[in-house]
Amino acid sequence: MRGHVVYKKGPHLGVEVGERVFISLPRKRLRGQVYVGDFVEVDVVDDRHVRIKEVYERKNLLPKPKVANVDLLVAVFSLRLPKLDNLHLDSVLAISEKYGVDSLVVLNKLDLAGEEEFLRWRSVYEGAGYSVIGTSAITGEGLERLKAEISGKTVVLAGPSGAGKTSIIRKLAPGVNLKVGRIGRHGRGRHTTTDITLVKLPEGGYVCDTPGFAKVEISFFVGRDELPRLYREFRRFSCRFSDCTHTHEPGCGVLGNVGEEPGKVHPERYRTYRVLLEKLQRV
Ligand SMILES: Nc1nc2c(ncn2[C@@H]2O[C@H](COP(=O)(O)OP(=O)(O)OP(=O)(O)O)[C@@H](O)[C@H]2O)c(=O)[nH]1
Ligand SMILES: [Mg+2]
Ligand SMILES: [Zn+2]
Repeated sequence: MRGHVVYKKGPHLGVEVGERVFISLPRKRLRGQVYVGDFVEVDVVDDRHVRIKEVYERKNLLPKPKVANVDLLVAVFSLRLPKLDNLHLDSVLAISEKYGVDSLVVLNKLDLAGEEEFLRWRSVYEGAGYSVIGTSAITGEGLERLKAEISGKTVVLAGPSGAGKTSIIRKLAPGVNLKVGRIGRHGRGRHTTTDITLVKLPEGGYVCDTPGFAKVEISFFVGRDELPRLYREFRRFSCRFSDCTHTHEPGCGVLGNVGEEPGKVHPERYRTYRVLLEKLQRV
């Protein structure tokens, strides 16, 4: 029978078969090779247990959280509290590009920010080729549009701690038991858990909450030579050299097109590119 891995809790995996979720321990031969999001072939052992026999080919595998077959990564960042850190956002988007996962930008806490602030960031990311949705988990603004974008898909929500990921999921899947955190907590030990759950959406599809981090260490996931092609909008331009780093090379189409006008590379995006490139240079 075909199943879908919908959670990982300690050494156990939860496999949805039809309408039911069974507990499974993967076969020795597959241990460590089955991830949440995987489609698997199983034998039903008893009332509560299945045995995974085989893992079907996956279309992608995000490294953190380790989730397979992701249709969409939703980068959830708040405009305020915490203030939007676009370097962090651009790291998340670049990692998503690298792993072949489409992504969408959610700017949350609209209720705390001015309209111009939202419109300014929206134009930066729409200009780069991303869909942008402004939301408020408090007033509910934008959540219908977000729902429409994610229904039927397997979606991972990622973004900094306190941005509102869990609050948004609670609104999208009411009745599901999730922990909403407090801003400003700290301590490295908090997020060491690797437990992962795909929450079923009422409209179909699954959403995965992840604990936020202050920043992602992009160097764990992306090599220096890869970064130039992970900025979507850079692909619109051509450069004289195929291995152009878009920093100093003659005939560089990116460098020649940095500007705030539509169709150009927004100066803020170019700035974060340089910061990330510099970071990757040092590793
Ligand atoms: N004003 C306002 N507050 C919000 C909004 N969304 C979430 N919050 C609050 O922000 C705080 C953090 O929300 P969470 O949903 O726990 O944030 P998170 O992204 O899940 O954070 P981590 O789990 O730490 O990664 C909570 O106090 C929420 O009530 C919003 O749209 N507007
Ligand atoms: Mg949370
Ligand atoms: Zn170039």
